[in-house]
Amino acid sequence: MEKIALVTGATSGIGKATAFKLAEAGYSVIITGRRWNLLAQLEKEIMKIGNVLALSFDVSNKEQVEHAFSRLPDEWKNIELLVNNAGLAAGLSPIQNGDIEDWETMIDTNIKGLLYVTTQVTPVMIANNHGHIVNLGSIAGKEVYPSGNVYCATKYAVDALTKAMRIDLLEHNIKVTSVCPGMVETEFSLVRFKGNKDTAKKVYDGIEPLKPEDVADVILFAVTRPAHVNLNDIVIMPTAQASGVIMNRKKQV
Ligand code: NDP
Ligand code: 8X3
Repeated sequence: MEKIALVTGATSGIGKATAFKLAEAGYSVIITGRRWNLLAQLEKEIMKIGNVLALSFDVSNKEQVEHAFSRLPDEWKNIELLVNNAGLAAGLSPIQNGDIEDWETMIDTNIKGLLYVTTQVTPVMIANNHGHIVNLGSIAGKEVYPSGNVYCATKYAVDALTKAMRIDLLEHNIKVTSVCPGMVETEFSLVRFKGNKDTAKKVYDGIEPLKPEDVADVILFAVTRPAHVNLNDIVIMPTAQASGVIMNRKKQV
């Protein structure tokens, strides 16, 4: 039987790598994101491997999310796997200097966006008495680090929502997993530092961060366990990172 997965934030980083891995594993994949040009390009690439459908919407915009799902073709409605990956950090400042717009962007995307999308997908999973939701948490949702404040809070919220979903959806046989990475080299830092390439690059100075594919491998592993097995919570770190802020940085020579 055809397995349909929906990956939010598939235009870059972890979401893009996950979409490829799922397609390679035989899933029909719905890829989403705001940047239509990147989605269209990705759609062409994944088409060489399997079935793919691109849907462009902003997860933080409830009307856009509802509209996108309302025009999902019938043959794509039976979503079995949702990967709630779209998310971002905006800024890195002590709370007393924080930018309220940045806070709202993170809360609207990482918490409200995840809820808007999940609400669209759970009815079909409940009707099928079957499904799996994977939420992208973070090491930032396990320990707060200096100036991480609101970003960390959004990922703590993802942790709470993951646990809450697991309880509430239990009677409907829906698995819920959180995957919580440490540093992964993606567009994440470029977005956090508003396009400042030098500052973004410094985040990874002297350490080998995770690659998006490392995280995608773990997601694929989690979603391919037998029906009676669920992985609740997975923390995946670069070997050179012991906690949110403790790194083994090699001196540059
Ligand atoms: P990227 O910036 O590379 O990718 C983020 C993706 O999210 C993009 O595809 C982007 O698409 C999408 N996105 C962001 N905002 C929105 C929005 N409002 N509506 C729809 N899509 C949106 O970052 P990562 O791959 O690193 O991040 C993926 C997830 O992993 C995030 O939830 C992040 O918090 C989490 N994470 C990342 C870590 C890291 O170190 N990189 C570590 C731990 C967790 P588009 O711009 O096209 O809309
Ligand atoms: C992203 C990881 O440590 O940069 O969630 O906040 S971190």
